[in-house]
Amino acid sequence: MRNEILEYFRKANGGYVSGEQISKDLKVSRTAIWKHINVLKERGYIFESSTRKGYRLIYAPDLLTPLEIESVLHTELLGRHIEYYESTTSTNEEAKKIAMQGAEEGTIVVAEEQVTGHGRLSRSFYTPFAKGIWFSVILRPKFFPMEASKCTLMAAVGVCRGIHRLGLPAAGIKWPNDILVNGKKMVGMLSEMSSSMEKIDYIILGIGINTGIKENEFPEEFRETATSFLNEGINVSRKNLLAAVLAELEAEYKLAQTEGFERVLEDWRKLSITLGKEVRVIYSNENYIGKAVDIDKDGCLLVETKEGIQRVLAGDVSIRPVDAPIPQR
Ligand code: BT5
Repeated sequence: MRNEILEYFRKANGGYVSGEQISKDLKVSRTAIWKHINVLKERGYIFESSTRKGYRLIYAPDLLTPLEIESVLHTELLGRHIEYYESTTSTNEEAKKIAMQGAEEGTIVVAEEQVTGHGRLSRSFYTPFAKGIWFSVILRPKFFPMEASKCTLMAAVGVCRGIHRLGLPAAGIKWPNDILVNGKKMVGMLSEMSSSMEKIDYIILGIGINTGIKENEFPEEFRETATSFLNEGINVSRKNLLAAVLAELEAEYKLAQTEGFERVLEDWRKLSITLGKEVRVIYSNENYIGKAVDIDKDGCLLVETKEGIQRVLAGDVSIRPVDAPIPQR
């Protein structure tokens, strides 16, 4: 309902909109409209009101409503359908629900805040109101299911390039798909898939980009290791950032579909901050140090150790700098 109300103000382009007209069109009471406008004010919108003329929108905050996103979006596929929530459990969960009901490829689910945003292995992901871009993209690629893990690398390339465009050329990809700026995590991604043996039904690319979180607002457990645009000195426009990320992601996706993943992997290598570094690989009972030398055609990380080259699959593997503390399990 609030989106529909906002649409009136957008169309009026700074002019007055009569509350009575909105209430007639939307078939709700004027009190209900007034309450919605009050909530919008709490969310940072500024209105001027006149008893005779109605309301005039003077300032719209940087929210990710479909109208705000559409006003800056230049993609053909990604984001052409938008599901928007002020608050939800997790955009990945919402995306899965609508993907199962047949949502079109390219649909995105965006939330200002997630109550139970999550990462891999059910770890939680911190997603406070309007201080990041928390969204999920639904893809229905024609690739074989075994290719799906490379979509995660593709997403990392798109997001990293989008971040570069908005003024942070120092952003780089830590294998497989975290994005770090000056050694600290700014983006986390969680890909999920539903498929049969031979066909992908859908892939959900869940992406969380920190924009306006101040250093002291991050939970203590990862305050030292996380960052945001604001922390890096940039007051970024969230809708412009989302539009740039979707444009870059769409370009990589087209490339993957027309030419296969080779070029995407090449792009990933260029943006990687893992390759060439000493890393510690941790999974189940294994824990070893080696040098990350490359990724192979399947997107697996190749780590050179005394015993030879180890091929590391994404999943429940943790890659850290050798001097980082070893997590207790
Ligand atoms: C990830 O997991 O980094 C994937 C995060 C995906 C989040 C998006 S938001 C939209 C969509 N909806 C969802 O519910 N999820 C996706 P992982 O690699 O497991 O890292 C999780 C770890 O990152 C946590 O255990 C913390 O240490 C750290 N962390 C949590 N929140 C963070 C944040 N906002 N910024 C940086 N680090 C964070």
